[in-house]
Amino acid sequence: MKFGIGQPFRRVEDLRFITGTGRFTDDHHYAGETFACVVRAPVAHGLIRQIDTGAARALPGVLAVYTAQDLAADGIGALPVVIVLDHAEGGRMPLPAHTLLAAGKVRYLGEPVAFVVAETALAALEAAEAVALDIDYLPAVVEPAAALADDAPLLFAEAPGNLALHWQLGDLGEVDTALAASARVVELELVNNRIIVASMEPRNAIGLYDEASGQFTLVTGSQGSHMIRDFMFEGVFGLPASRLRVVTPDVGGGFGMKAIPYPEQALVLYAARRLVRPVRWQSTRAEAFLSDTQGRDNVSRATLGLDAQARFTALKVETLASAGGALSAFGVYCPTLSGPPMAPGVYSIPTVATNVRIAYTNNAPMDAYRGAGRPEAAYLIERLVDKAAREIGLSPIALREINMIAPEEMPHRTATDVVYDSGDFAAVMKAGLQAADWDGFAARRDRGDGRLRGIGLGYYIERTGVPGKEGAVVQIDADGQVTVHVGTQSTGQGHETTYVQMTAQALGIDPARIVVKTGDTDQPLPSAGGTVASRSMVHGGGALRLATGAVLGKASREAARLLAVDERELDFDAGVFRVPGTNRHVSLLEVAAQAGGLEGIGDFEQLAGTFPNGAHVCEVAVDPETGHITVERYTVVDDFGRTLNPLVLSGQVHGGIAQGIGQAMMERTVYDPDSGQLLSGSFMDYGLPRADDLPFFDVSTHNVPCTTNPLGIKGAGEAGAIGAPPAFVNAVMDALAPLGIAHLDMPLTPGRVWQAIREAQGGG
Ligand code: SMO
Repeated sequence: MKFGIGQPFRRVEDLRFITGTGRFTDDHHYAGETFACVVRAPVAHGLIRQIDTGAARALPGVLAVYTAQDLAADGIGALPVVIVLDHAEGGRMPLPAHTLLAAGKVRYLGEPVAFVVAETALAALEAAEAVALDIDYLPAVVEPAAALADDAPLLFAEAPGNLALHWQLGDLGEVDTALAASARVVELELVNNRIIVASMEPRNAIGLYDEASGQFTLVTGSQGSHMIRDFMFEGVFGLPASRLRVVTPDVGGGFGMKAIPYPEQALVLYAARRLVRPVRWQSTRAEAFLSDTQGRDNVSRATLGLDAQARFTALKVETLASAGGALSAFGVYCPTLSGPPMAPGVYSIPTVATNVRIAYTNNAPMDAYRGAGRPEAAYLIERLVDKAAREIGLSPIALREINMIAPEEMPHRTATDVVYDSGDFAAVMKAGLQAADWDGFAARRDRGDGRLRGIGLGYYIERTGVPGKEGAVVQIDADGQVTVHVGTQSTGQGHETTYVQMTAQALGIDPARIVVKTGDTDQPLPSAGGTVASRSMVHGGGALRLATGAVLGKASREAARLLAVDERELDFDAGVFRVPGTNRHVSLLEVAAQAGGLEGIGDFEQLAGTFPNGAHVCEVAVDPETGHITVERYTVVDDFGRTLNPLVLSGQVHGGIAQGIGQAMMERTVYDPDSGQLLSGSFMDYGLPRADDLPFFDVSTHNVPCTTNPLGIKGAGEAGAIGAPPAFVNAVMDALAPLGIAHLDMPLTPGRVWQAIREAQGGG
């Protein structure tokens, strides 16, 4: 079947995207609509003395200017915190209210302070500029280590010492004992740099309110309409979730950042109810730099113990992480529940412990970014293993071979209590090395052009398929149209194609008849969890499999009745029910027509994680005169369990690699340490990778079926961004090793590399 599972079926949504006929939130217009503009904090930390909205309100076309006082008077609640954990020493982490608009204090540059609504976008912008803020500046702190220091300015009275959470995994004493008994220990301190998310389409929200029914509608770019409704609405408005419909049309990139409810989504609904008119808000790119949640931003010190045979004995990780200036919905998830359990990577390490301190800092709130904690874990262990190999004089491959968990040890429970169900890491690594011609690199290293070349391997493993429910509904109309409802939302991953492919294959129906519907809480779904943690194919695919099975079950009973045979006598193939040995048959579409339509519901629950893993091999050339790095070759062999569409899959991996190399080579959010002003507030001063910064990628798979879900799939959406940073940095460190440079922190910008080379050469 040319469109069946495993075939490189072309993306059906691309025609509309590349011809400019996609329909994003901002393409939706409503009669009587109004325009909102957010007044944002001009300083990173300050006491609000007064917000004078009088002049703004008096401007022509201005309908309203709301502040925290208005919200409080109307009983509007704070944004939700979904991940709430206990401190290591007991007691719940503090939960300072994340109000929609700053109340009393501002704590990060760009924090929403007032919300202006006007007849036109220009009138709203002009009025926003006329809102007079009287703010007493306070000293700001933007780095977690500085925020946890004794004399640091305090952000929240509820969080003494700016400590958002102190969290531990494993037994630190046990690890210290094991390290002390080890033949050797290797230490590494590294920075996982704070980065922006840079979705192509900035955030947006349109609020609608129907006065007669009291029903709200929110149109917004998100990673799942149900998530936004369920997490945000009741806590903020004190009304049941059923009073809100959330619609998410086409979305231009989410990467974790759009999984989160934001103040603006609630503010447009609030304003729509007060004004009884549609209220629309579209973030500018400048606002995105200030107010989208950002990613990573932690500093870790790690110690790895080895015995005399170079087998790993223990791993200790101490991490300082930033929460930013407000607690985001999943704000503490990445450096706790998500990253640390994956600290051992693909290696057998008997004892592992992590100690994490998360600090409030005067900068943008932190949350999930493509991989959400697993990239940090993979970067740490893969840099540490490379450094260990160099220190003990083994090849990085040999040291990995000694310590990799073997396929016959599956399922393997790590010291961090994660159960890897499947994987053949050594075989995938070997396939990766072969595809990259690792052994041939020696001949490529010196090309007589004065450049320093290096090769690096990053072997990542990550956890996707976080346990949870997902629904799907398949409807075959009497006229032969097939509608598939799913609860995960594409933000560019090609769901319309992949879900069409799966449905076409299961039902034997022409893909042109199949329409995929997503992103609407009014869909008839039993449950919907949205697109996070690379879960769409595992969860959504699992649900769709049940839904197509249910539809076929109904159809088969109906076909048996129509053909006057026992159901067990029927064969189903290529969309047709047949009675074997006869010419009696009826197609699925005919059955649906006879039955006046058919519907199948899939209510799927994924009970355990899935563990995509793979080998990224990167080759770089460093120009010692300028510090500029060229990525010359890039090869990946992944284990994704099972491939549904190799074309869509490699697109996912390509984008992930670009984001991973971006973080490792050029991206960094920079705040001035004293004032908390953002120094990298536009693409003129924030380095996002472009196509000509990257080579062609050689991407393939060596799949080992996953055993924790019926399709055998391991989620693939985040993988590229997880494997790329260690592969890239290991390659650069290989290039710089002859100069005695053992470690540099991301991003490896020309300036940073040039300076390190100068210092290594004694040039200072
Ligand atoms: S960073 Mo993802 O949306 O779990």
